[in-house]
Amino acid sequence: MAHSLLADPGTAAVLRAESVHWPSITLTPSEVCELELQLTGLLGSHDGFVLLRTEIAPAIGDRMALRNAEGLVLAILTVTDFSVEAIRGTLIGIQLPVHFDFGTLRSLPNGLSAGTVAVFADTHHPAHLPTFEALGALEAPLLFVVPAGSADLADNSHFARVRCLRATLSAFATPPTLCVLPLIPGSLPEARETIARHLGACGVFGGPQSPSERTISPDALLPAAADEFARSFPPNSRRGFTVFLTGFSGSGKSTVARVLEARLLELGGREVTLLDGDLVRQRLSSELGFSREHRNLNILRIGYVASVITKNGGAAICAPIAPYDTIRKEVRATIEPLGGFVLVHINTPLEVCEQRDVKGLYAKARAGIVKEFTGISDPYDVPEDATLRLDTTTRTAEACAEAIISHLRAEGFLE
Ligand code: ADX
Repeated sequence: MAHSLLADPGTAAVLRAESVHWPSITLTPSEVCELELQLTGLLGSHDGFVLLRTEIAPAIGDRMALRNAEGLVLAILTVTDFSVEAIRGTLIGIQLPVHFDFGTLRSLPNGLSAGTVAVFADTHHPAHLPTFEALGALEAPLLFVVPAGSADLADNSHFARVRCLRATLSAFATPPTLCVLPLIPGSLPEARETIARHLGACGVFGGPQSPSERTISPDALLPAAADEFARSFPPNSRRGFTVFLTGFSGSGKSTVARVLEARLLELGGREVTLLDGDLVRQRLSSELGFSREHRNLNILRIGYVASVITKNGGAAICAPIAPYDTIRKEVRATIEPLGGFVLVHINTPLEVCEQRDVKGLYAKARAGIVKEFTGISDPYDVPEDATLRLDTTTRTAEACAEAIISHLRAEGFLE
């Protein structure tokens, strides 16, 4: 059985008080997961905890407080070894991370039957028929281990998997035991035999993996899981999306965005939020200027709001200049797992935008009165990854919005 590295409550209180004088390290979400596995003894005997850190130069014997993102001291690390990129040390556990989800499933299983096989339900569904059949053929008691390591409780991947698994338990001749572990899905493959043994199982199921949840066909699932699966992984028509328009000032982004907003509202079925560049600069980013750093912060804020809207099934229309590729990609990476993301380059030529000069800002930029002006004295990275490129000199704003609607329809986001 697992052997815990947690200090007794008295020692933990003393160490926690002393640790205010020692350096602190804030652990990443995946480090917190690994720490919890070590503290509960599930990784077995090990040669210390390793932190990949370059910013600290410790001495052997130094003690450090390992904290989670909220600042709670989870463990004390005593340095035994270090190099330029890593620190290794021994652990004393102060407290385990607190989990609010699936309380009963978070306790380690007690008294598993002899011969139990552990099934790590991370990328695959034991409810997927080929997996289900292979599991039945084992004729062994089963322990479903659901990896639930995530930075964000709102990430529903393990919630959905636990619900689907719960729905299937009675389909097995002997209902499997279920437990939730602090593991990032797919992580620590080499440690899984050890984890399984410390949980009391005799081995790990290595049978067929199902496709990812988004590509699985409900027909390939046990009927008992199909309803729950459909509820957890709705079709695109019931998921949110973000339309992200990027382009020069005066390119027509705002007009296209407003026509698109009206068209989506006419169609109905989704809440629509317009995050126009100028509006955002008044409401969300009024203190920001136009340096690279400030523009990036502005785009990250817009991306965050759009990600929340998308996650909750709404439609977000963003229309900032967003001149930098790296930050646009970062926004895409945040939103894509939550719903649709359509990057639209409003590629009206700069000369046309300058000619229009509705706000007189191009004239001021040419005169050097307005500095760092996109296209004149500040760069614009043309998006190679745009799904649509629309030029408002050759199409009306209505036609541009219609092209976006057609794309959303083709992707199944609109019925
Ligand atoms: S972004 O670069 O951070 O995406 P954003 O879309 O919010 O820019 O704001 C652009 C709007 O701010 C422009 O339409 C223009 O009206 C105004 N603006 C003022 N100064 C600048 C500048 N130096 N560069 C670009 N736009 C500017």
